[in-house]
Amino acid sequence: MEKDTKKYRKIIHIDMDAFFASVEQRDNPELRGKPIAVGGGGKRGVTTTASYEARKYGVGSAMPGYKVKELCPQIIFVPPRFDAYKEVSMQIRRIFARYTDIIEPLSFDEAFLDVTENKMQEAIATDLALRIKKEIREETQLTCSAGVSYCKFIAKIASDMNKPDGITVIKPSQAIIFLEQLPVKKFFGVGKVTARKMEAMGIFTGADLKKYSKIELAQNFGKSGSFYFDIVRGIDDRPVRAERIRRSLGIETTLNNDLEDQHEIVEVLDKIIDKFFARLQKADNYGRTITLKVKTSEFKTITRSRSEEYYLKDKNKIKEIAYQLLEQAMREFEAIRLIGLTASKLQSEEEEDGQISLF
Ligand code: TTP
Ligand code: MG
Repeated sequence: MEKDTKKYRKIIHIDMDAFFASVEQRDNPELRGKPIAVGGGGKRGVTTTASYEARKYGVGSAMPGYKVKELCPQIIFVPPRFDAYKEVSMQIRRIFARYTDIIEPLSFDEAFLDVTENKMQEAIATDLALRIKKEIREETQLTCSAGVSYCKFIAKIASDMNKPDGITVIKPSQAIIFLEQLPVKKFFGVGKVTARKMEAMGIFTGADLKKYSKIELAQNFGKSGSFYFDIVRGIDDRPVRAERIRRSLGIETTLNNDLEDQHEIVEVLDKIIDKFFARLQKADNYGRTITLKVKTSEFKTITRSRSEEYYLKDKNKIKEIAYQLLEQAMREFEAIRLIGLTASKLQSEEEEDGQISLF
C-alpha cells in the first residue's frame, strides 16, 4: 500500500505579548506589575494596547481613555514611544533571520516564518520555535507567543491560544478536529461583521461552517465564501511571502520626441524631480545615492551618480545634485529620448541590516 507521502510545510507564527505595554514595563520598573495603557491619556486619545494587569479589567486596544478609566480607575496612561518599539521590531526580525530567510512580518510585533528548510537543519519546528522564544527573551527581555503548524491560517490562530509566553502546536493530524471546534469569530480573516452574519445563519463553530456547500458560502459571502470553505477543511496553501528588500526607488520618463534643447531638458528634469521627491516622501524612504539616467537618441544609456554620507531628504539638495549630474551627462549626448532619477543606498535597506539611521 502506498504511504502518505504528502510533505507538509513547517510554519511558525510569532506574536509579541502586550507589545507596547511590555516595552514600557521593561524600560520603567515602576510600571511593572501594574495596569497600564499605552496611549489614551489625552482628551480624545485611544489606547494602543494594555498590560495584562489592565486586561483583567477589560481594558484593551483602541479604547477611549474615559472608558478605560471607568473600567480600571487606577490605570496608568503611558505615552507611546514608537522608536523603542521599532528597535525591538528590528531586533526580533534579526533573530528570525538566523533561522530562515522566508519571513513575512504582519506588523511591528508579529511575523510568519517558513522553517520547512531552515538554516539550523532542524527538523522539529517546535524546537525552533522554543529557541526563537528563548533568544527573544534573552535579547529583548520580552516575551512572545508562538503558533506552529503546517499552514499560515492555523499557525496564526495557534499563537494566540496560550498567551502570554505560550506555544501551541497543531499537527496536520489534529487540524480537522481543531478547526471543527474553533469558534468562527476566532477565524483569522473573519471580521466582526462576518462573524455576526455567520452566527445569524447558525454558524458558530467550524463544524457548523462545514455544513454549507461552497456555492452556498459564495452566495452569502462572495469571493471569501470559497476561502472559508477551504480553510475550515484545513486547506491553506498561501505561501509565507518574504519581504523583498528594496534596493532602489526611482522613476523615469520616455519622451514623446527626442529632446535637444537644454532648456527643455531641464524643464523635463524639474518635473521628474517633483515626482521623484514625492515618491520618496510617500515611501518615507530616502537614499544616500542619486543616479541620473538618460537614454540618447541613439539608444545609448548614460548614468551618472553621486553619493553622500547622509540620507538625501532635502528637495533642494536633490535638485542641486540632479542638475550637476545632468551637466556631466550632457557632454555625452546630442539629444535624449528618456530621462530618470533613482535613489539607492536606501534607509530601509540599512535598517534591514540592523543599522539605525542617524540622519
Ligand atoms: P497586538 O499583537 O494585536 O497586541 P499586543 O501585542 O499588545 O497584545 P497580545 O499579547 O494580545 O498580542 O498588537 C501589537 C501592538 O500594536 C500593540 O502592542 C499596540 C499596537 N496596536 C495599536 O496601536 N492599535 C491597535 O488597535 C492594536 C490592536 C495594536
Ligand atoms: Mg502582540
